[in-house]
Amino acid sequence: MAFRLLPYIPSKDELIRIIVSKYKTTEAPAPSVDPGFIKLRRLETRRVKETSRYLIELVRDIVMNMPFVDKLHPFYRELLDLLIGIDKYRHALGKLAHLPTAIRAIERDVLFMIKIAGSREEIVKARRMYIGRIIDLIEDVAPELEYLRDAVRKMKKLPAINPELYTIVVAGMPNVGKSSLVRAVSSAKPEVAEYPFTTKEIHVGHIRLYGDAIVQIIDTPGLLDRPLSEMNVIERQAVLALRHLAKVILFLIDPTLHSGYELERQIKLLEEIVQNFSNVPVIVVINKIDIASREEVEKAREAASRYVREIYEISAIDEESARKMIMTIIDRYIVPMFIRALRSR
Ligand SMILES: Nc1nc2c(ncn2[C@@H]2O[C@H](COP(=O)(O)OP(=O)(O)O)[C@@H](O)[C@H]2O)c(=O)[nH]1
Ligand SMILES: [Mg+2]
Repeated sequence: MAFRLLPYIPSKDELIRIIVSKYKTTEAPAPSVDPGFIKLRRLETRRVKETSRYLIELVRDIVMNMPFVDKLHPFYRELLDLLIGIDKYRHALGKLAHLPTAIRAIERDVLFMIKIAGSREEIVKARRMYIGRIIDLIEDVAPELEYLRDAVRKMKKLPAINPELYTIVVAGMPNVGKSSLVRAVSSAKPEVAEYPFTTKEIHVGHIRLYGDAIVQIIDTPGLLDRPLSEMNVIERQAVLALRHLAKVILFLIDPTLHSGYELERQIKLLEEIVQNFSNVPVIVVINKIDIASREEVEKAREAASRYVREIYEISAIDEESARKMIMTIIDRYIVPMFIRALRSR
């Protein structure tokens, strides 16, 4: 993921320490027999140039290696906006991007002072001025540095979901069988990922198709397992960012009372999801048919059919029925997208 390789951003104090030490440890160009004053002038000139170059490179490295928000996948852009505010992010990077110009201006002034200095004292004065102005410059961007350090910390925690893969999102109240389904249909052990604004970890499974094709399936504890109407604005937006990812949403219903949630509550959540994810097809999966009565299944089917057209019946603990259903859904919804994508290449 783009968010794993982020530049290290020093704090204001760290940066000042780095720069002062860089200045002090820069040595004279070459041993010379010049008299003291000329030697000092050569040394200070070199120190100013080297330190400026070093700081410019350091700043440029940060600016160039932070994620370019316009290039981010909308899923990540939306989450990032909620986490750190994209306008603020742009502003902070913009401010850093202006530093090289300011550094060069200081360098120019100080080199001139050194050039015309007539005494040791004047050179020392130029040095003090250089260090002082550079420190002021760093102090001036201290809030931006702090903000970007925090932004990097948050970016590193963004979920490891590949937004380029076709994705199936599994929704439904707790205990209806979401994790069982993801486990039954995905090849390896699902990956665990953090998701902003939830305390629970989400699980990302992979379904291997023909060739290199992979479909991603996401289990959503803490996200699509509770009423959206009970979330705060930010949580809701974080959940809705999934619309950029999901090609299909599978909504699981437990028609028995084993999950502890009445059918009505489950249907209410279904309704919310259908309304909020209007651009994503929602498919209902009635689970646990191994223990449900025919009557329970029919009741669930009837209630769900008010909101969706497609309804499957499975038992997630019977891997074969789960896999068969997933492949049918992939064939119907995802394979046509693959083919379209191949054609438009
Ligand atoms: N009998 C039966 N139990 C199931 C089925 N699917 C899930 N369960 C059980 O229901 C409980 C909750 O399942 P889980 O996958 O953790 O639900 P989640 O909270 O939606 O992820 C577990 O004890 C599962 O073993 C099913 O099809 N039949
Ligand atoms: Mg679960």
